[in-house]
Amino acid sequence: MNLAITDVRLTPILVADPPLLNTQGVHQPYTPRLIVEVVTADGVTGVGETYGDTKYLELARPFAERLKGRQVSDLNGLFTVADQVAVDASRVENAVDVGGLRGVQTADKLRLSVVSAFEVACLDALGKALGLPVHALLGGKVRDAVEYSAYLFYKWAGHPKGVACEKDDWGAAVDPAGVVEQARRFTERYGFTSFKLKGGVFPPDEEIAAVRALAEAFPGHPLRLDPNGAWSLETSLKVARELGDVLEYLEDPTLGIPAMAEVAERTEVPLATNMCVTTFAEIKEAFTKGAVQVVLSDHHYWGGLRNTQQLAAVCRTFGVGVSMHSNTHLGISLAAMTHVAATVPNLHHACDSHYPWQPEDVLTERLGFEGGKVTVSDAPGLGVELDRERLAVLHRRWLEDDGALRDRDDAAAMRVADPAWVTPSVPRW
Ligand code: GKR
Ligand code: MG
Repeated sequence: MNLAITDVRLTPILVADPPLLNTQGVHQPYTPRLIVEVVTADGVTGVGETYGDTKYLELARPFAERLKGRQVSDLNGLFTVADQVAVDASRVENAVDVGGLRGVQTADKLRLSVVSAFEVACLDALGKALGLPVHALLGGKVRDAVEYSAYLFYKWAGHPKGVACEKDDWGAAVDPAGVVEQARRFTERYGFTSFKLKGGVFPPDEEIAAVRALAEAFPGHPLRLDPNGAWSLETSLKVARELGDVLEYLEDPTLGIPAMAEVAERTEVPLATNMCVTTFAEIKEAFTKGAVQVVLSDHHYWGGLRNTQQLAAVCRTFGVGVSMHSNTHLGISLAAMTHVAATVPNLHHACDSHYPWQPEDVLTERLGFEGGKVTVSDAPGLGVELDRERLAVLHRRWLEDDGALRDRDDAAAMRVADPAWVTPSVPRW
């Protein structure tokens, strides 16, 4: 068996995305993703997926060049390779991450998001070569299916008039009744039993009313609200007080470890984050101060599946919960999330996934949710197959774009509907 990497293919694509609202603005009609393929000397191909914005592509290209000749089994070596790839200083100086969601961008954060796609692709290729599923390469699954929560968004019926986009059949959700209706559809279509609402869009009282409406419509079901740090300390405490009896956790009510720690100290509601703990370096302060009770990994920006397992081990050590959040992604990433989630013993909260919002994929067969769960594949590798025709179509869309959509910018997308829109300063309320 020859596990040497002989070729690496990078395919940037634009994927249809509905007009989902968040505190920064609205999702663009198409979102950039990067599909990575590594090919071994034996002709085995492994696939991975990550953010596709220019700053990631710029790193992925020299990274890919350096991989040729290395073994797909050399997963630790990927981090050595990453360190050799220079990051353009302009990409990290005062730069905020995709949607501004994980603080100031650093060279390491950028590199790790790139590494993650190569790690997943190498694991996929290695698994296929050995005839083993990715979860087996990660030590073996401890569950046969992984639970996901419905990821509810305030949403317009369509993108602004005149904007080229794909149609979706979800309708609008801009008030409590719309949110409950969206949740019903999620349960009917996918069987989800827990719900996360993306908040920070409307004044907090309206979002409190939406969560109350969900609690009434789905009594006893786990509920989360995530305003992406849009609230002040006082607002966060007020929301925690008013929704304390129905929330499984409150996700990133406010920004920064000190402020999160103060909220945590003054409420009984557990706090979760995918914003103030996004690197190993941030764990010590956050855990020492008791700022978060659940860390939500995003395997892309934590640097892959094995780093996610390490994060889970640290959380277990400190009695902090662990689960996963998501950003716009396709089936390769859902498969990767499912494999790693299957191996984490202390995963006690349903992960969230944007996947149901993506009408398009690059796989021959979409992954399905049954009873809100994704079955863990025992097929070799990730257990997914690339649809080259679809990949080519989505790549062509990227090639034909004039550059406007190649870097996700939710505030710019919002300005199409509201030219006066500026990224709200935080705290917004
Ligand atoms: O897609 O609008 C969005 C989300 O807000 C996403 O960008 C976040 O990364 O879902 C994420 C979160 O939990 O904060
Ligand atoms: Mg979040």
